[in-house]
Amino acid sequence: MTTTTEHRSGLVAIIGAPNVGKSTLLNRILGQKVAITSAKPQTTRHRILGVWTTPASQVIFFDTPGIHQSGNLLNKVLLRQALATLSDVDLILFMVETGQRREDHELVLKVLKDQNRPIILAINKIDMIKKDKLLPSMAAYSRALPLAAQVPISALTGEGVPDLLKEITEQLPEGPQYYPPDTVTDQPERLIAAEMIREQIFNMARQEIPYSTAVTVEEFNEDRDNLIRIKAVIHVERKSQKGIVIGKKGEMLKRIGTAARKDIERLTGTRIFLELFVRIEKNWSRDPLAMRRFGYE
Ligand SMILES: Nc1nc2c(ncn2[C@@H]2O[C@H](COP(=O)(O)OP(=O)(O)OP(=O)(O)O)[C@@H](O)[C@H]2O)c(=O)[nH]1
Ligand SMILES: [Mg+2]
Repeated sequence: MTTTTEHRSGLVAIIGAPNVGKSTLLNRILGQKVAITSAKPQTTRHRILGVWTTPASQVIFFDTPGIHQSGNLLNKVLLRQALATLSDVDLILFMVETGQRREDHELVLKVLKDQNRPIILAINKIDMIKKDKLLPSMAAYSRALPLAAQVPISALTGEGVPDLLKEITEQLPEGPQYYPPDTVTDQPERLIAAEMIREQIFNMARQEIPYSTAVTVEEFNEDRDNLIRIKAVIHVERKSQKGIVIGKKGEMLKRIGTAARKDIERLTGTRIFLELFVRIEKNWSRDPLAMRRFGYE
């Protein structure tokens, strides 16, 4: 499979403002959840690799944290991560969502201006608007950036995604299959498990809680009887937040655990015994050392 001269492959960064649907798209392309998503901005905190293989091509995608300006240390680290990813790739997939104000993407546009690699624009969430509304913004983006292609898509329904994959493949150089064809991601299961717990906190907790939360998996052991025992810690920044995450009579923590357990069972195909603990790690999101411990480099 790796021998034909026609075989194309390369690295693609999915770049865009927060909440435009980057992680949803990656999951849609891969046909499984490797990146968590939520209705709240700044969900993704890691660069996440996803591998999409066909007989004629292999595309290695990097999902990145949404690009936006912020004084907050955690957000600065996330921005640095998104930008660092750019320097390694063959192609940039710039993602916007329909109806979003141009100013929301100004920072991304500025970053992409100096990139001398092909850029494909994916205009996401077309399930939310009438198609004829797209044309003016497509023209505006063409004026702002040299684009190899523009593809309207819905990461949610999958509409337009095959066209997008075709455009991406055509822009990639000839190259080998870098990963075995059944590879989907480089994320270890225990890390995805931690992310799935974090996703449920994004889904269930109010306003600032998700942003003050980090999750680590302390134990991940497969028993003989096809059961994985997971011990995970939810780190919060203040005592009041601990109370909220635990909830009345532990009810919130239980809901988070139940939902996350189901997701992790789907991921691993194994029964899961999940134990959750909540720990206070004072102001971790302002502490470079604590952040590193939680995997945010
Ligand atoms: N209607 C609609 N909603 C979408 C679509 N794609 C994503 N969403 C929703 O948009 C929200 C954000 O999606 P994410 O995939 O988490 O966005 P992201 O760009 O990865 O966000 P960050 O990681 O925070 O930068 C979620 O609620 C998704 O369900 C789409 O095509 N149509
Ligand atoms: Mg994301």
